[in-house]
Amino acid sequence: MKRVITYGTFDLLHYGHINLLKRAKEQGDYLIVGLSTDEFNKDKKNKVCYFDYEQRKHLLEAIRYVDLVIPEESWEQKRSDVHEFKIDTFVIGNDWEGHFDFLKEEGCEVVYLDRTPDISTTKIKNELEHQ
Ligand code: C2G
Repeated sequence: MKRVITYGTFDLLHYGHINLLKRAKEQGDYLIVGLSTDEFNKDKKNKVCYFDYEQRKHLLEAIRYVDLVIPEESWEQKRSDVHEFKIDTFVIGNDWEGHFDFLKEEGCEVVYLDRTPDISTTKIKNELEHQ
């Protein structure tokens, strides 16, 4: 069984996220999502989410492509996650191109997928504010 992992905040879940998760699952048989915690978002990613961690986790767990959701609490956990969860492939959007190539040293394939154009959580927030 080929095991895949990806990470993200996934706030205000939208079709760009779904496109990513669908393609990530297509890389293997089992998809784990490292979901950024509220603390990690606030302290390290400078993001304030509309939905809190439990609400975002609930949404992700309802997606057919997602097999397991784990907390993402630090930038550094990826190396240990890859070993702990016996990951074959790491997947993320190409806005992160090159940032996680170090995972290849852990024997993990690294795949950057094209982002879905013209949709983002920030865009949704901005357009709602200016309605
Ligand atoms: N994404 C996408 N297309 C979009 C928007 C997002 O493919 N239009 C992808 C991103 O590239 C990412 C995933 O959906 O792979 C989740 O997006 P975010 O929640 O914005 O993820 P991010 O904040 O970049 O977190 O350690 C890695 C970070 O936690 C990634």
